[in-house]
Amino acid sequence: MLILKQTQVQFDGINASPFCAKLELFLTYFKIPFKIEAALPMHGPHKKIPFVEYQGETLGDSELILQRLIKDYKIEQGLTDMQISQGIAWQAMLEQHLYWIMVYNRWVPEQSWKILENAFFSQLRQPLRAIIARQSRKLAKKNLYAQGIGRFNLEQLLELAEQDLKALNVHLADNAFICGEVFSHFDLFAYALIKNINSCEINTPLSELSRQFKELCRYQQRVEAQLAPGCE
Ligand SMILES: N[C@@H](CCC(=O)N[C@@H](CS)C(=O)NCC(=O)O)C(=O)O
Repeated sequence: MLILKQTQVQFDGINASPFCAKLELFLTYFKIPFKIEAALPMHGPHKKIPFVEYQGETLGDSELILQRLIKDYKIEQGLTDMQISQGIAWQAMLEQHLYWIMVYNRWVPEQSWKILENAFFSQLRQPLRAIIARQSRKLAKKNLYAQGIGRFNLEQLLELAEQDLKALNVHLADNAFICGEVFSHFDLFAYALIKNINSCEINTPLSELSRQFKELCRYQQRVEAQLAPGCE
């Protein structure tokens, strides 16, 4: 059986990592048997979570894993080549841009950091908790700087995030899902990201902005209806 290695921290009932949530939702939706084990990024082949133990191999990267499973399980989603290209473009924006703005909003502003620190490190005892939390925050800021997003201030980032959110909001006003009227695996990261950003359990400046986009809230509900057992 496939073993999904990921964080067990959740916000509003969804994995706090949208990449972990995407894979978990995929496995559940396509009824691929799996079990979850807690893991840290440093244990994964790319030093990131999620990763999986599958057919005697350790595989990293949610997208590579998902594509392997689509092939192995011969999953057909009825997408045209055009829909697939649109899905890939949206995915790049969400996974490589908006996701990082969310990461910044969680790890950098003091108020959100306090909530995140408590969610991720409260099971550790002091003084270990303070040391690990400080090191992890330092690493997150370093990664944000290397990625590029960490070079902006919060005000500039919210301006950039607004463009992404507006674009997605416009798209979803006319399309039920990322690839038009067909619900597909491309919706899983989009949904997991929006739900994480909008979470009431970790309110960030980005959450306040995102909640103003009403089509995104409606989209969240549409995806939840698809994911409800018996709806696939
Ligand atoms: N491209 C990877 C991205 C995974 C990723 O960024 N995971 C984050 C958690 S949401 C992580 O492990 N971060 C730890 C780090 O970068 O040190 C995927 O699709 O799996």
